[in-house]
Amino acid sequence: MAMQDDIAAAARRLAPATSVVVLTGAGVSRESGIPTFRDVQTGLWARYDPAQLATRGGFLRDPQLVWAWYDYRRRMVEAAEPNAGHHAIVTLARLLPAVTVVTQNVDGLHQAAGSLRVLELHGSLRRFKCLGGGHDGFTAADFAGQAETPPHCPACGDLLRPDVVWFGEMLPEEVLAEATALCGACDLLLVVGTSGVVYPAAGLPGLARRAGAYVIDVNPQRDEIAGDADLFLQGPGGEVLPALAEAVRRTLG
Ligand code: BV8
Repeated sequence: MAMQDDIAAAARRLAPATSVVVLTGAGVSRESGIPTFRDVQTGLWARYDPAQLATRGGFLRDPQLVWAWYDYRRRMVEAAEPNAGHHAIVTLARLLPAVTVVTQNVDGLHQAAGSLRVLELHGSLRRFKCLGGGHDGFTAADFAGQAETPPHCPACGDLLRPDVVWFGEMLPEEVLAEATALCGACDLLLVVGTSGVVYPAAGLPGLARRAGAYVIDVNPQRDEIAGDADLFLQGPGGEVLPALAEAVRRTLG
């Protein structure tokens, strides 16, 4: 099937959907200039393995290095703009009765684009908590006056860390429970830009499909998710999603 036929088929599925979940990974932010974990780390960070840096052990071994990596990424995402794919997801939420974004991303670009219902499975680069976990909800403004890195918790003096889920850490319980319930009850799951290798997020498409959802996968490459998808739309999110939103708008008349 040519891509436009696939887009039309996807739109015919989306238009009547009463509960849609959009599950996104780093690929949806690629066209905003944010490298995915899969991309070779560029420049300064080329010699480091993200899977080693994105761990509690990595932070404890070298707090300054891991803090610098997250600070570099936070500044990158704060300077980035949502792309046409993020905006198309907002359009779908305006066209359809219930659309929830469940994202693995920590860049805050869905919220920046205007998505109102966003579940962040892996936390956010823009939020901080203390190492002991007793105090959270901090932003960079809360430690702007501190020269030392990593800065210290304004409430207890413990080291601050990014409020992201590191490898080996549990996902936020309520967020995962809500995302799991939504995927188990939705009639359509739209998966965009994830390699589907990081669990438990990677288990959501299979769970949705077994519960009866129609699963659409958007990715330039055929990935692990494609095997769990009813329809695979091959291409970058920044091109496929706007075409899909337009096709849904036309289908709804
Ligand atoms: C957990 C936040 C319970 C941090 C992230 C051994 C010990 C401990 C745990 C494990 C273990 N073995 C396995 C595990 C489980 C582990 C896991 O799944 N590991 C994998 C590597 C096998 N999971 C965990 O540890 C999770 N916690 O299980 O706790 C537990 C506890 C103790 C012991 C056991 C179990 C926590 C996982 C969360 C980790 N944190 N992010 C940070 O960002 O620094 S994950 C991070 O990597 C991202 O959030 C993302 O989810 C993931 C993958 O990143 P990428 O590959 O870059 O992105 P993505 O997968 O989305 O792929 C990019 C895709 O985009 C590609 O398909 C590409 O084709 C596509 N693309 C490219 N361009 C475009 C595009 N698509 C669309 N448009 C384009 N233009």
